[in-house]
Amino acid sequence: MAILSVFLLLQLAFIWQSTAQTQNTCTKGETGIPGTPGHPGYNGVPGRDGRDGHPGADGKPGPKGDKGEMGIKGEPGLPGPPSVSVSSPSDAMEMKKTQHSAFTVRANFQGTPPVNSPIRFGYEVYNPDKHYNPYTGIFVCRVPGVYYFTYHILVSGKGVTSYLYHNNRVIMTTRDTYSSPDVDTACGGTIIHLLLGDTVWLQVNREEEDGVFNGSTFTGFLLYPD
Ligand SMILES: [Ca+2]
Repeated sequence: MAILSVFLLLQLAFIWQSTAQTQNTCTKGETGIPGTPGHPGYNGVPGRDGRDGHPGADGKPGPKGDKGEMGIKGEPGLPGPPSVSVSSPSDAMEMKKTQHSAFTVRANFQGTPPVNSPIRFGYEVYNPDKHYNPYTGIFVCRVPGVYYFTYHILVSGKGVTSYLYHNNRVIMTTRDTYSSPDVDTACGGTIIHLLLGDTVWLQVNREEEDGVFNGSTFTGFLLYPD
């Protein structure tokens, strides 16, 4: 058996050597003709979703919507704070001194007042509290409460449209068409609640409606404090 195995190994070695000699004797062939282009491939499968983009810029405001329906009636509010107690006659005197406000001023300008700014009534008929400022034409509330304002405008030369302002908001408009040659009168008056620092003034906004004449008056006073 051992002799047969050795014989087979020698035969395999001979075959391997013969093959190696055959490969060593091969020569390089000529370059082949280029092949024809292949057919287009099939479409690939769809790719995955991309990442989220950056947020876009704010758009323009849309048109004003329709007026909504009236809401339901709200719940009653909470009780207010207790009123200030007056414990002594001196307290009552002190309150009386601090909680009052009244003025009457009269126009003393030449010609007509500037438009689009408070009319400055420069002559103080009664203005001890100085809550009305004759240099600015503006009343500033120092005692919150309910007030009454009234005005009597002498109209001369042309008509008048005057506006009573409360914190930059018109709360009353008075108009009078001038009848030559007399002096006409335009009047107005209102009750209004003011908070601390609220402002009130009279104003004319158009040159052709600025017939406010010297002698016109503006009055305001506190009816009762908060
Ligand atoms: Ca008139």
